[in-house]
Amino acid sequence: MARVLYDLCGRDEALRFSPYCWRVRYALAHKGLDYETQAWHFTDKEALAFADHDKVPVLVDGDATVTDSYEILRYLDRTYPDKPLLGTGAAAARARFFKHYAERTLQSAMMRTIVMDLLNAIDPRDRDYFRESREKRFGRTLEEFHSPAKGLSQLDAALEPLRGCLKEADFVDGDQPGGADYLLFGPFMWARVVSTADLVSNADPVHGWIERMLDLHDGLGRRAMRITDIEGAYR
Ligand SMILES: N[C@@H](CCC(=O)N[C@@H](CS)C(=O)NCC(=O)O)C(=O)O
Repeated sequence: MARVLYDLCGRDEALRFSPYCWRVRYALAHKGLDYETQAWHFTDKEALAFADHDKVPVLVDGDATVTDSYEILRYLDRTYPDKPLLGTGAAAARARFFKHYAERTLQSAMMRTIVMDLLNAIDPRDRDYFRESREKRFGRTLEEFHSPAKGLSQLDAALEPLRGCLKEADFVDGDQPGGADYLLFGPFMWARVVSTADLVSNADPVHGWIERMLDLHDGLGRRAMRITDIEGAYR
């Protein structure tokens, strides 16, 4: 049976921006595993009922159905041990730090900057749901939450540990990219696909890392459709 990744899509089916799904796409490419994607919309909860889950990514691999991006990376390491992503034991436990750093620090800083671009990139059928659920989460309207200046300075401070790592090696995982790089790069793909905001200056060591990440796996990230590729979609 083919391997299938349920992947969030936007106003065009080919516009794929979920930071969690991007982690998994890089992880699958790292392992050299083929897969198809199944485009999914925020409001299409029924399509995930088989997995007893309401979010993507969901990976169906033969008889196995795996939910949650971090659990999918762990599953891939258990099932396909060549080219480890997270490692085992203490290494896998430490890698969890990168998951939380990506989600709680990098992603939330970026969200302040790109939230209105994100709304624009989302399929019109999902926009009311996105607005309602996120306004509830943020405790304010999207317009009130949107604050690029605040988001960019928050992100600049949050990138310090990443800059430190990149002084030592080309990738967070060393000379070659690994699970930590993919966990951290998901949010950068998210922002790149929906927005043209310059999150990082060219002089920043993080910029060089982003460029290397975009080139990996035959330009997986660089080839991805962006909102600017859709005629008339970007203000
Ligand atoms: N912890 C989950 C989070 C996944 C997640 O939040 N995915 C978003 C797409 S970026 C989603 O499906 N959201 C559905 C919703 O908001 O209802 C993971 O790592 O996979």
